[in-house]
Amino acid sequence: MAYPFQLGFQDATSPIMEELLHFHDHTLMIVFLISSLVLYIISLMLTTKLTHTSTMDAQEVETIWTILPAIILILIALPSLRILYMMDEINSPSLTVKTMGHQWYWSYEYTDYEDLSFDSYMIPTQELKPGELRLLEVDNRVVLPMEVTVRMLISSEDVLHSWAVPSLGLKTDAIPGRLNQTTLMGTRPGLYYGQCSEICGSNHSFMPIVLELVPLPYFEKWSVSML
Ligand SMILES: [Cu+2]
Repeated sequence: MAYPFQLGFQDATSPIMEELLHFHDHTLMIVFLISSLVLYIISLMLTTKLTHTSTMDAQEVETIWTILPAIILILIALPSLRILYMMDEINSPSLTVKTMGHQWYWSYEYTDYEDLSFDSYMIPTQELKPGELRLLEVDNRVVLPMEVTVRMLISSEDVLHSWAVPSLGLKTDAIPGRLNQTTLMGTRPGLYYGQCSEICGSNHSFMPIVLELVPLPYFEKWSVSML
């Protein structure tokens, strides 16, 4: 999860989020280079006496400063498209979990099991135990196996919600009457926090998401205990 006054992203927990972080750094580097060049040129223009005030055209330099930005745009667009298609890919998932947004809680259904479903409500501040996180803890966590491809199906019972977990690079709208699909693959065990990311009503801030990624044998034990 994020720590107080954090700048930048949370650590990646899935290969996709790692790709996204690399892409962010790559794009930011280009932005820094352009900004430094522009600042340098501005400072030159302010401090030096301009010459060549009668120049009417300069074909060579105009060709360069048209083609160069085009190349830079391609250098941003191609890796961006690559990740976009990777995020869209469904790599034969081993488990499917359906989540429904409600005003104002999430419910989860493990559709590979006969009867494994539960609601996930936020724990109110006055009921928190020491060390628990305000507005982020839930009564029933989503337990998922790590290093297993999981398909998440996301929809809503009432209004628009959005199921988001930043460290997995996930944010999928929960739309009534429509079933959205996304895949996730956790690379390390732990607790991963997210929040509803669509203004959905008065208790929008109070429907967090908690994923508990565990090794596969632990997940199997948990799923048996839930049946
Ligand atoms: Cu919501």
